Amino acid sequence: MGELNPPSHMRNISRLIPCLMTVCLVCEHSGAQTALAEPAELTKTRAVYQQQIKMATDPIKQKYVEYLEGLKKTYGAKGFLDAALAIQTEIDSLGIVTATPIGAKSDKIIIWNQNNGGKGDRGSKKVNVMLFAGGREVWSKKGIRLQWDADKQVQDEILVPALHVDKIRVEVTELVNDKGGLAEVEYIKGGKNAALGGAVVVSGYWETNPKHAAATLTDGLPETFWLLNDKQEGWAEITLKAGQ
Ligand SMILES: [Ca+2]
Repeated sequence: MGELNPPSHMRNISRLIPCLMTVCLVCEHSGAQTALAEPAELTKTRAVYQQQIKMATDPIKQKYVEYLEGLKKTYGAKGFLDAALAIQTEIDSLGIVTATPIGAKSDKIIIWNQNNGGKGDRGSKKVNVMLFAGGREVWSKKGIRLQWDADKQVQDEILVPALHVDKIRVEVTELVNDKGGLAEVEYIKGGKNAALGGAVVVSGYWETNPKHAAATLTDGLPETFWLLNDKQEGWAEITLKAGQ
C-alpha cells in the first residue's frame, strides 16, 4: 500500500496547482480593481482617520521630544557628545516641529580675523574651537584654517551642533608673520549672537595695551581686535550671556 502513496500525493498536488493559479489571478485582478476604483467615501474617511491619528499622537510625540531635549542637554553637559547626537537623531526622526530649532547644525560660530587695522602684518591662520557646558567640553574642532587678507577684513563660519553651551574657547595655533590675533568671535544661536558682551579671558595681549585686550573680542565691532604678543600662540575663553 505504501508504494501507492507517492503517486496519490502527486495527483493531489497537480490538482492543487491550477486552483492556486486561479486564486493568484483573482487576487491580482481584485487588487488592480481596488486601486483603479477606490470609492470617494473611502478616500475621504481615510484622510479623516489619518488626521485623527495624527492629532491623537502629536501630543504624545511632543511630550517624548520634550523629554529627549532634556536628556540631550544632560548628556551634552556631561560631555557625552555621541549620546547627545544619537538623541538628536531620534528627535529628528519623529518629524515634530518644536518651538525651538532642533536642527543639528542650526548654531554657528563666526570668527573675524584681523590684519592689524589694514597694516597687513598681523593675523591668525589656524584655530582650535572648543565648546563647554558646566565646565565640561561638549564639542571641539581642531586645526580650522582661517581666511586672512592683508587689505580687507574677512570672517569664517563654523557650524556647531545645537547643544547647550555656556563657554567657548578659541586657541590660535598658527600665526601670520608670527603675530596673531582676532577681531571678533560670535556665537549665533537662534539668530542672536550669544557671545556679544560676554566676559573674555585671554592667555595674554600685545604689550598689555588695553586697545588690544580681551574685551575687543566680544564688543560687536569687527574694527577692534585682540592682538597676541609677538611670536606667541594663545587662547581666548568667552562666557556666553546667561539665558542663551
Ligand atoms: Ca571686536
